[in-house]
Amino acid sequence: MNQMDASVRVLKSTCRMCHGGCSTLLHVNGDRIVRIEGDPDGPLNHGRLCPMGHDALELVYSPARLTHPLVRTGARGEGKWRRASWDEAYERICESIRAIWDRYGREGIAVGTGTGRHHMHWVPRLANMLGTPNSGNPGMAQCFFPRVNIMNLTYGQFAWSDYRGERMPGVLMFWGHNPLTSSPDGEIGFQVLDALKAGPKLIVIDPRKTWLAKQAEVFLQLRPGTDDALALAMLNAIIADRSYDKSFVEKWTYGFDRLAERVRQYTPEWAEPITWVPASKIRAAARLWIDAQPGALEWGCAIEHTPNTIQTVRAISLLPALTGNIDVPGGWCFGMRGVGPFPFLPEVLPEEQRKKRLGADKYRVLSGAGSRVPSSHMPSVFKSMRTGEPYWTKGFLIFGNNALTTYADSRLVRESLMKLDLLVVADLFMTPTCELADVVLPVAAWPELDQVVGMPYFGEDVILAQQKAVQIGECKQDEVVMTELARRLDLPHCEDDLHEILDRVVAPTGMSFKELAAHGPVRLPMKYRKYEENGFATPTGKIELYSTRLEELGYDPLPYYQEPPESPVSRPDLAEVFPYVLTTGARIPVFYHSEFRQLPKLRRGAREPRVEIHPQTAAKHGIARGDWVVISSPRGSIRQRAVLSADIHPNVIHCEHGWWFPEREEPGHGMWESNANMLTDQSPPYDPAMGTYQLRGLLCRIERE
Ligand SMILES: Nc1nc2c(c(=O)[nH]1)N[C@H]1C(S)=C(S)[C@@H](COP(=O)(O)OP(=O)(O)OC[C@H]3O[C@@H](n4cnc5c(=O)[nH]c(N)nc54)[C@H](O)[C@@H]3O)O[C@H]1N2
Ligand SMILES: Nc1nc2c(c(=O)[nH]1)N[C@H]1C(S)=C(S)[C@@H](COP(=O)(O)OP(=O)(O)OC[C@H]3O[C@@H](n4cnc5c(=O)[nH]c(N)nc54)[C@H](O)[C@@H]3O)O[C@H]1N2
Ligand code: SF4
Ligand SMILES: [Mo]
Repeated sequence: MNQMDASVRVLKSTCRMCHGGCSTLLHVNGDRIVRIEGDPDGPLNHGRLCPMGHDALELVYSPARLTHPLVRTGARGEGKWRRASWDEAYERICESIRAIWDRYGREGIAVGTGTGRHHMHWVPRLANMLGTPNSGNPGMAQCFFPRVNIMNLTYGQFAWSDYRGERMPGVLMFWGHNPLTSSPDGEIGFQVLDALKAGPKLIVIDPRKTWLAKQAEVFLQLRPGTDDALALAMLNAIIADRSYDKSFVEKWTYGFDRLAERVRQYTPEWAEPITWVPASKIRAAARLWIDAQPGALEWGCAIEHTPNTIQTVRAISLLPALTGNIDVPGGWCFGMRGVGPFPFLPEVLPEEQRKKRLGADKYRVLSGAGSRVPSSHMPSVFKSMRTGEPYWTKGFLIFGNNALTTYADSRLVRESLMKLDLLVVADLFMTPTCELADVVLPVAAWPELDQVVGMPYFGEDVILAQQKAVQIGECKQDEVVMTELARRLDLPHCEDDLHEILDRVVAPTGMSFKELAAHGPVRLPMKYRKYEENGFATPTGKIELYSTRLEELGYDPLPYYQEPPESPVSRPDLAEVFPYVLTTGARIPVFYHSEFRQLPKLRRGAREPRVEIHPQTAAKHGIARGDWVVISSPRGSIRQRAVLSADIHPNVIHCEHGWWFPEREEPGHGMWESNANMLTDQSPPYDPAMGTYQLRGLLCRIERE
């Protein structure tokens, strides 16, 4: 299609095939998008798109899209449906909700979603409006929010690496994070790529030798699940050789002496047998981190997939504080917070309901006073579906989560969902989770809806709009569905309109939503060293190396090491049968969790699920490249195809996550066959503050099929 064609309109929008942030141009001819391209004026991507962004048009026009509501006719999970009008679907849902309210109370309904998509904030808002304390997603305790909450407690705010360019980072430390592939939470992949051009030193901490690890000055190939030990040993090395910034530490941090006392025991030599990383390399990393400042810490969700999440995140978060390069060009910075507050409506949830939030009494950094966005403890929500303890959850409204593939222990998730009186799933496609629903609702994909996104999350330096370019079938954007349900149920604030809320959120830009959408992204000028005016937003006004807030919440104010509950060290008995350490879900460029396997171009990039094995390890089991391999854990077995790679530690096995086969006709679409969460576990022990379960660093064995 000719770009100059007069009948083609070009709308500015923002890609959200992932968490989002890449500016795009949508070329629209009549009622059809004919082309999607990166916007050269996009402040984060400068015209570039990743493979998923490039394939957005295939998503919009996929013949597999749900285009009208469906109501179940057969038994739950049988796959029998009939088409329904929106009116009938809404009425059916509202009737069931009212019946559950009458019998089980408002807490009988829970609301769920997945990772940070356009409607992320609207889910806890809807829960508050419904009078239920329970909402959450598979990432809340396992992804990003441990970092957000710990940063709030320790620094008073979330910090981001500064790539604006006044000065580029001298050292980049990638900790359990591979942003060139995953690009999460602030569209950082392209920015990292640009930062590399300035030639920073690199430190990479990963059990797999990624492309970044191959470029790194120091690569620490650790045992999955032992990041806490490694971070404590780096703190020990920095403090022991007195290489930290003494004047900054004295003026701007709280509790240094007690931290020094705590980490004295955690020497690099102590950490070596635990982490599998030589002490000399730990010291080299600590030395480089100090010497090559300003430093950018890029940390990912791998550090949040163990039951010692909070103390792991805490220990790592303290490394930048010791350098003094906080809120300086090329360092770890606080955002400019350019959007107005979102109306989560916690005030409409009665206090007696709030107290019933599942997990709030125990996991106070996830659900209670220590949390920026309080969430329920999802394993406890599933348990309440199965057992009625401490009360029944009978209705579950899911807006964008293929729960059967992304929560740990898929079998247990299915067992829980099968007990519900009402399961509603709003999605783009008929997923295995939709198949268990009573009502399935078709939703709009990102080029079909209006929204605002402030990037990076909780920093909001760049304010971007998405705007609706086309209508597909009868699809509606999630926020519109939620608003209509609220109106029919006569919930508080049900008259609030999507566009009024968007206008309020973007008000600090001086524009209305419509004006912002037409104008394109706004990037706020950066002000550095903001803390020099008002200190840090913590009780002591300083960076709390010793956390008074954690102490107040009843947790250890100083970081410590804890061996994962399932590991060769804590369970040598199990390790005799399951000798390898399993890690799951390192991101691949073509899929987003369980998404996009029905899109032909992306699927060509990964036709089948793959397990990564070191060649020596494979040889021991007679496994050759391309063989089907059975991977087993104490929970179950799955099959994936072998990729042999000398880049993975010989004692570590890596499985892709999110696998199902949309092309298969049978119910479940093969989701029991290769889905990594058949191997994981959502039973206790959990992180005492965050309720996190173990997704990485578990035990497994392999054999040729
Ligand atoms: N294409 C694509 N992009 C995505 C996603 C997707 O599904 N697909 N998902 C999005 C979401 S929700 C998230 S949270 C982010 C996650 O993205 P990242 O934070 O980058 O996390 P991962 O890619 O899961 O893992 C990063 C690295 O951690 C390593 N690793 C595995 N176990 C451990 C461990 O125990 N310790 C350490 N130190 N490293 C370990 C892996 O080998 C991998 O190289 O990606 C987002 N972006
Ligand atoms: N084993 C293992 N499990 C993991 C991880 C891992 O590394 N290993 N990573 C975990 C992490 S970090 C996260 S964040 C979670 C992510 O988990 P989720 O974000 O829940 O990902 P999915 O399960 O793929 O569910 C996404 C569903 O939402 C639908 N969808 C996409 N966009 C929209 C939309 O705008 N509206 C609606 N209503 N639906 C939409 C998709 O079609 C898809 O079916 O997974 C976690 N699970
Ligand atoms: S990185 Fe995310 S926002 Fe950017 S093009 Fe890829 S999917 Fe879209
Ligand atoms: Mo995530």
